Amino acid sequence: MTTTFISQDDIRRQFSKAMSKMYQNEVPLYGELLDLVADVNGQVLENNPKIKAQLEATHELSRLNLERHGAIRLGTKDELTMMRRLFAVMGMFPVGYYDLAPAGVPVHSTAFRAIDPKALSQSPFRVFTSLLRLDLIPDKALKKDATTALSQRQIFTDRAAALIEQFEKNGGLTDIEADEFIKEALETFRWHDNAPISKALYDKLADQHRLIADVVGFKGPHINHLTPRTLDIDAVQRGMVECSIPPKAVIEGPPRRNCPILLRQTSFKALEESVNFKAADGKLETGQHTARFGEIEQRGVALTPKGRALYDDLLNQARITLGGAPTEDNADEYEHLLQQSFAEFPDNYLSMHEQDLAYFYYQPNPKVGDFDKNLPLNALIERGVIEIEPIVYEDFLPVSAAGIFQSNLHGDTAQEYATASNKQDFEMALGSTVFDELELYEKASQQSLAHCLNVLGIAAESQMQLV
Ligand code: OOG
Ligand code: NI
Repeated sequence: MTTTFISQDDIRRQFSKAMSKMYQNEVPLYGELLDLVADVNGQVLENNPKIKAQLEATHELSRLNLERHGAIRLGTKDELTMMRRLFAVMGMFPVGYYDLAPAGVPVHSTAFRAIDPKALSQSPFRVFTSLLRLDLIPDKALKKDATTALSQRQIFTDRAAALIEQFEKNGGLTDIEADEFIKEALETFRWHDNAPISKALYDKLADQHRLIADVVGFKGPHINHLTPRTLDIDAVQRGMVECSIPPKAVIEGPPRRNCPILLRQTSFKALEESVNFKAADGKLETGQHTARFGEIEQRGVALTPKGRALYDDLLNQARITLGGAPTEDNADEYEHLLQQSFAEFPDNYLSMHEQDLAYFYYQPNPKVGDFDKNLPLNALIERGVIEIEPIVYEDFLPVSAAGIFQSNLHGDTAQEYATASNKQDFEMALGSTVFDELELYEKASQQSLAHCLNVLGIAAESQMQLV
């Protein structure tokens, strides 16, 4: 008898739905944000048939309302290794390495996500996953207390661990097993308002960095935000003010453009929530914690290494002129500087393609008649023989991520950690290497080009060197 396994894309889609439902119950304001985003997306699609057609062509329209990412913060390498195994059940793999220490956040991170374009269109759910760097705590005694507290917690249920092992052994889960897996895995991401440590220890950890308290002070890595994708982030930012959802001061990432690039993000400020700490006499002691919020993202085209270097440079220029990271007080000035510096980044897809700044899918124009097969690729595109569609950026941006972290750690000013980035340590803790996101975009683009040339009857070799 052969067993039928459910597809990993289905497990991921169902898990992402269950997570969103749980988080809407835990943080009702996130539900209000979802409604606002759905309204804005509906209006954009109604008013811009071109955007709608483009989303249809790249199979993104059907995933638009499913689309979201979340974030968690882990305390130990064992937690990270096990989390990698848990996400693998849902077809999510570690992509990219983000070092946030230079931006004053004592973590390094990766994003778990699907990597195959087909799987992404089934469910693009991603989880930005950070590992706390206790090595950056200078106070030795405090570091020891933190390590002890972390060694005493078990963030996965026994049944989740057993189902992960079963998946690894059998190569899949049945429908019934997958339902159980989703329920058990969800437990890891749940909010706990009973903290396993004393308020005194929590306060000491928070004095070092509020993020350390957010990880060490809790029973598990509560999901700290979920993020739907919007087609007009500026409209949602304005809408939040109208709906009394308090937004952070600036939208992270590039400025508003006709052809969006990479990722723009903003969030509403984290809620202040009551937590019961464990007092020495066994009684409970009440305190407050801010960690959980809602975020919105607008995604654009993925950039090549050349495009990314230009992006980093222009962002840096705006920040240098401003005199550092933006704050509530200089948000308007920052937006203006950003617009100014990004004027240098071409704002149409043809130029971006010609200058090798961004990645695209290639599609033969079905209506095309005779054409000269010896023309170079860019000429074929200009003449409409080949159509290009932007490949959406599926990853994250370290400067933006740091801005999201900071704005939700109320009152913490950025402190500098002077350390070299440590990808190798991170991969050791993860128990595997991370995928290189640029290689994934490059591959998707080359495969699509090869297929397109094939359909048009053009010898691939004659074009490949021209790309
Ligand atoms: C993660 C912040 C980063 C993003 O979208 O860039 C992030 C966190 O707060 O744990 O989610
Ligand atoms: Ni996020």
